[in-house]
Amino acid sequence: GVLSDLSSFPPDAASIASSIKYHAEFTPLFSSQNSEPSKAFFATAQSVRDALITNWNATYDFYEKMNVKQAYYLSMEFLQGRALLNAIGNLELTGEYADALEKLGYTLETVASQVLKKMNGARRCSWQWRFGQACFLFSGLFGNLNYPAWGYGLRYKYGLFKQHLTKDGQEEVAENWLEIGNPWEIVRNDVSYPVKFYGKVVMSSDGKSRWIGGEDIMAVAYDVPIPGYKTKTTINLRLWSTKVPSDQFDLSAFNAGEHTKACETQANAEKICYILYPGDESEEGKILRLKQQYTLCSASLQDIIARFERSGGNARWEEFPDKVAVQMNDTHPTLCIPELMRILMDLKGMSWEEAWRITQRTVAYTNHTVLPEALEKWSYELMQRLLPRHVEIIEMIDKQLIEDIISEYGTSNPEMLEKKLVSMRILENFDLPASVAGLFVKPEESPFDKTGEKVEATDAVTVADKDELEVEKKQKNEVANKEPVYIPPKMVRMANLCVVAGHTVNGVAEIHSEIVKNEVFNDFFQLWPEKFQNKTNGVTPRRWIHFCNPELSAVITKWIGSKDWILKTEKLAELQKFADNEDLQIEWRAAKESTRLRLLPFSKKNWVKRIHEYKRQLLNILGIVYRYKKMKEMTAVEREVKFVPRVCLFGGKAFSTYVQAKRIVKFITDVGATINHDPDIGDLLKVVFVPDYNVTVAELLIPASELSQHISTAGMEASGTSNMKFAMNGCILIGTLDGANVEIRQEVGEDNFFFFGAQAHEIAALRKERAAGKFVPDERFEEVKKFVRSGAFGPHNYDELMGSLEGNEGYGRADYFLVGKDFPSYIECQEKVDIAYRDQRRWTKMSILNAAGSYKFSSDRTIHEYAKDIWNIHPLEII
Ligand code: DL6
Repeated sequence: GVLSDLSSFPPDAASIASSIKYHAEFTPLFSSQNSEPSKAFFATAQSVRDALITNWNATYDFYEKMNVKQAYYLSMEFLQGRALLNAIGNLELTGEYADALEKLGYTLETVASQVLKKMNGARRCSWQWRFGQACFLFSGLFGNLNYPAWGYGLRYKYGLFKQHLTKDGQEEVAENWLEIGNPWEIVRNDVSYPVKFYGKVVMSSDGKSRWIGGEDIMAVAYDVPIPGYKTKTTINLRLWSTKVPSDQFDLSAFNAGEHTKACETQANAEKICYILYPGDESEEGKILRLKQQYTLCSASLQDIIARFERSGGNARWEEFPDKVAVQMNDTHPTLCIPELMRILMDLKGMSWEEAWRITQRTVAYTNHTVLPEALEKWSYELMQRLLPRHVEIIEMIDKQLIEDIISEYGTSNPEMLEKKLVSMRILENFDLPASVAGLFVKPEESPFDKTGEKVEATDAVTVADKDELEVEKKQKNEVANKEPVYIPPKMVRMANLCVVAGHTVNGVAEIHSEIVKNEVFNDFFQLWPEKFQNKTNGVTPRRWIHFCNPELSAVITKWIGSKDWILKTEKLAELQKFADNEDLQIEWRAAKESTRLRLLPFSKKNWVKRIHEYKRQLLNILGIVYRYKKMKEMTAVEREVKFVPRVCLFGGKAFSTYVQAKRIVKFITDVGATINHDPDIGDLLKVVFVPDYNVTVAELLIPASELSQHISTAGMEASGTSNMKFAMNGCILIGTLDGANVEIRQEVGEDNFFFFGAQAHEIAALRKERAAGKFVPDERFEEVKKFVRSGAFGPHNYDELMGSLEGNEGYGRADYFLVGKDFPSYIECQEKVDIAYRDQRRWTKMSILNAAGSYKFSSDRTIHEYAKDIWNIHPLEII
């Protein structure tokens, strides 16, 4: 008989084969008659899912029985990558699945690679990856270490976008990753919660606030089981989808023929989960983003609280933080704070003090960026309309904060006190409370003079600032005809709320955590130094060496003498002692070489990561342009002697409204089109833009790379995680001393990292110098810009792009990211790279020492640190 029974674990090849056949036979989408590998993929994935569900049920049954503290990781984005091979690998069933599929006439590789192939005509099956990087942390990592945890996010219908490259540059196309079904998700119609927007707050007879009226939607859970490696522990990623409550469908309108009207409420609810990061320039866009954030927070907290209550928790609320740790991944889940307060006070009857104590002991905040645009601020007025009760609570927290600041600093130095209040308050541009307002007698300063012109421009006009400026302008115009009084817009600063309410605030690399303490949140650090921690990011060596680079993994295992390094990553250090060994070097080079073969399907295409000015893809491409120009000035023989051949790959998406980033994409593709077809250059230099860069592409590209560029303006990249992935795969880094680069260089050794450029502590002075017109550019920088402008890459003169490096009129900030400053040291460093590469023994040694020194960047270390220092959770292996 054909049965899908994987209940005895681990299953053998025969029972796996019968399970795959079962799904091919009985899951309507697939039929055993249809032998396309894509169908086999789905049947195989369903079979793997059965095995995961068995372990997943066992995991949470056990946690419930043991009543242990669990960590809840809330994030707007999760990266999933190639789930099939990862799951089979984690279950240690790779051999069994390969045998089973062979019995059925397939190979595991063909079946697994189906997700890369085009399906449904021109579209690709792409639910398996989600854009975003902030959530490096989740993918099965807790499970690997047997930590009791949950992930919570949203189930987006569409991804950010699919990136097409046209002659005009990047084009965005909707990415429908659910179109062909997602075999990993399990809809849970039994797990759903109401989520409210708008309405009003009333006081009920018991003196409690009640939020009533407004618009209700339902959040329905979709569960994705995430297996750990070599353990039964399989944890849950719960993603919320939104719909209208069934009783709200307007049946009479529908029957009266007003179909569109009847469907409107439905569409309104569903659009919340349409896409990740919807454009938020418009008011509608802002409302949608806030609705997304609140849905995530409200549904997740209701779910967490229901679980706590099921375990008998409602009799002992004070124990809530001993059972629940909520991690806010960036500021997107900040609304957890007022939502938890609201539930505890308004629904569970707690006092403010009790609720605040519980909330503070429960939530913690990870900061992933120092870019001001990512430190979210929401319009107070808009938030008050959408979430009136939450705004009342935020006002109370702000009031309490003011009292704390006054009690800490006293009133003897009003100037200092005022500065503290202005920088730390959650509510921005609000009058000070009457109790202290009298202290500050000087008239309020406005950035506008009487004519309404801005007196002083900020040095970095960010997206958030731009938003604010728009609101400011509008308000300014509104009052212009009445009286010349400027009213700054009232905003809610989400990051400040996180820092005030969170028991812990962490950055994601040592240098970044220092910037968080000493610059971004310095006033808070002075008040509460004990809250601040560093948790350097990590990546999983299972996915990023073992699964995606089996060739190198085999060499490592052979030389270390066991597979232990896969779980005990510190063992990678044992490679250090063999770094000069010729046999290892030969095997190492052969393994690296073989990974390059996997890139062949991509190399025919014109093939850069998230495109952002601070990441300085522009510096990279200008370096290539300079190299090209020098090559052209030489004879063929001179060229061969001076330069080693290079294929330069770029990958990354420019956010659709980020004009400068899109210009950079276009420039890179234009440069590639010229260089790649220049017969003088041949194979000495190629420039390829990989469209639609994602985890799956990264898994192919990273193992095959020799040199990887992490060249952000120092102080601007919080950490980076791809730098870690590259180093683990024996790829050598060229980089600034920024984010995790600093620690990577320390670990792999200064000789094995190509460092260049200005350092973080120098940046502010350099920018000042630049703005004062005192910067004298290196002649090689002038030369390269002139070359670009001369039309060497087509009819364009790239005026906006080159102008941005010079501070042309119309572009405001003169080379804010200091490309010109770092250009000479960058190209000099690239010359050192060429010299090192020519000596293959030296290069291979550097490569081995990079892999050997990268063990610190295993996410196991990161998770252990979060578990111990922030969440206070403990590993628990299922028995
Ligand atoms: O912490 C993960 C990752 C860091 O490695 C990157 O350096 C940082 O840019 C990224 N930050 C974000 C911020 N998103 N928002 N908003 O993705 O986080």
